[in-house]
Amino acid sequence: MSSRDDKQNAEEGILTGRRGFLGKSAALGLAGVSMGLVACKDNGANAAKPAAGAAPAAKGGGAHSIEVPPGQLDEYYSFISAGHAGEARIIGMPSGRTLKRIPVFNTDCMVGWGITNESRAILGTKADGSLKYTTGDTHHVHGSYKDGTYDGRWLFINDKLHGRLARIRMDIMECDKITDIPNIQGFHGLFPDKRDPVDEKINYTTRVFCGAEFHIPFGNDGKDVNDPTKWGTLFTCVNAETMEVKWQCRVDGNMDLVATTYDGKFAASNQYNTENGYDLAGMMSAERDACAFFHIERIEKAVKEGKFTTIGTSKVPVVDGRAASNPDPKSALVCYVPVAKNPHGVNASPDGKYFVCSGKLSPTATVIQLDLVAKWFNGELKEPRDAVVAEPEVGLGPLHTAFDGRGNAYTSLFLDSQCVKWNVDAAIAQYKGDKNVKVVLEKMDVHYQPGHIYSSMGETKEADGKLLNSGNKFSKDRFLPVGPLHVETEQLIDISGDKLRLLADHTAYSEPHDGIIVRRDIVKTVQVQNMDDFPNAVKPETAGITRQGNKVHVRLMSQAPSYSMPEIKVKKGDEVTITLTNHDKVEDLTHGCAIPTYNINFIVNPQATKSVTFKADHAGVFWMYCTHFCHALHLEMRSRFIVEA
Ligand SMILES: [Cu+2]
Repeated sequence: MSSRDDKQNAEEGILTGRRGFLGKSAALGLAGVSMGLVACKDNGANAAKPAAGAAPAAKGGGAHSIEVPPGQLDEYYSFISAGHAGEARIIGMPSGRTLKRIPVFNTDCMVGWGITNESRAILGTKADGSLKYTTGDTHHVHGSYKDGTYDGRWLFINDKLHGRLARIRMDIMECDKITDIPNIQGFHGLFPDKRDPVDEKINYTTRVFCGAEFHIPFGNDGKDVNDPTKWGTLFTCVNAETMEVKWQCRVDGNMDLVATTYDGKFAASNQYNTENGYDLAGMMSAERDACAFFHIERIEKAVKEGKFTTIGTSKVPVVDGRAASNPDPKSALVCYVPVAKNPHGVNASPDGKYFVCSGKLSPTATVIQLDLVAKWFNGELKEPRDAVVAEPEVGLGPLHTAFDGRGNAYTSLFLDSQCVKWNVDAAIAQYKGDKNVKVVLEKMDVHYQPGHIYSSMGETKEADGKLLNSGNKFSKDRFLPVGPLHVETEQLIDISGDKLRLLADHTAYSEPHDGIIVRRDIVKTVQVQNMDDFPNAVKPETAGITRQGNKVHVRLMSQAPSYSMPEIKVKKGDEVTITLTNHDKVEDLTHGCAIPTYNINFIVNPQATKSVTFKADHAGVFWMYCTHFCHALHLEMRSRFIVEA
């Protein structure tokens, strides 16, 4: 096994002393987990040293640089989740520059997400008009596909907290739909399909698959709390176009991540707690858990034939995919391939042949060959476990795997705080008995405790093997301390050469999980929208104030540096709707609209329309002003909003 040693790391200016502290043989299981965490708190000699900069080019390392000179553009977009901040973010790669934060499940007073009527309709409101939720927990962002690669149309992102799937339009990088997934909790992994399971001609995303982690009583109405047989979790399919929930499939175990095949036949989710335990010991008792493969065509046929139930008030068809209910492979809806216990992560290789699941509590990655899974479903493979073609030892706490399109895999090692590069074909040869083959090619320290790892275009057939991002959960000494909460480290690694080369520590505000790195030519944005795409656009002929009883509609236009009305008069007690259309056509000429003491604050991009509705419940003169810098006379861009007593 050839791994990067301390000397090599030292030569490249990388702090490695922690390696000695952690040790290479940390015990597995809980002891290992806690040891990994203790290691993060190491305040020894290393903590006092300044963090290393970008490593100089190692012999055999790639030639990528994070330097994107002023005036030049990044090569890639990276779309990342933001954890319990509830949003999505866009980062330029390799520079690491933050380009945009996209509010999704959170509220955001910069753009007015959660304030405008349009965003509130997407977020959903309660009967009293307040937002249904103001919190969220995003983990995974994935793009829609066409011909096995990104088509630049949509991003999909999960809310683990409230069980919702959101869609982001990539032309304007704004969320346009949020769907509540019924009957589940802990919606974690998601993945769009890449081809239709039945009609091969449909070679683009039409469905999104969602795995749910937590077992809950079905119906979850306070009954059946003490009856474990009524508890379970569901795998969900959502229509990518309409965002309606198509069907759900009951499974054994807690679902974690999701992956889909390039031929569209299967979606898969790695599962821990196939024991259905309710405490930590119970969830770890079985020696193996599973990667569950869903036979999409069979599930949809079962739904069509009415072989489903529904739960509570939900009308979504639910099929039974549990192993005990599917004894015959030839009609089974789900195939459970045993993998090392408590796995985390399932990733598809860009050649379309393999899925890789990692052990988490085992130092191994499990390689599953997809055509063998298909054979099992055809009754031609004895045991699901026979679909496993390799199980290399890669290191401690393996989680997620990325690919370079050259046959190599890169797995994040949470406990070892490393990224390990290994060769898939070599691992398969070793599994077959070849004792001389070199499987693990290199290990690089990352700082510290990596979670997700993802490569440029690595989840498409166009994996280009250039950049790899290691999303690290602890940053400790890598940045200036800013109080008890550290920023996260996103370490960018050049994988284009024979040797791994650490390019940069990028900061990330808490707390990104997963992301994708997309070639910039794939993303085609709209810079100035079309006014006619907004049915409520205010034009000169419709501008002004109208009143119906106590409902007042203010139809307003903006053009730098003024609003179309210098004065807006309403009466105390009125329900006021302000619809604002930005008539400026100049790219980047966005206007804001804020009203003191009324909690109104939103922006309107060129040619776009946004509206707000609120009760004028207190009298006075309130200077409505433009918040988004627009003009030399930006400060003068304001109107008097007068509420008469
Ligand atoms: Cu303005």
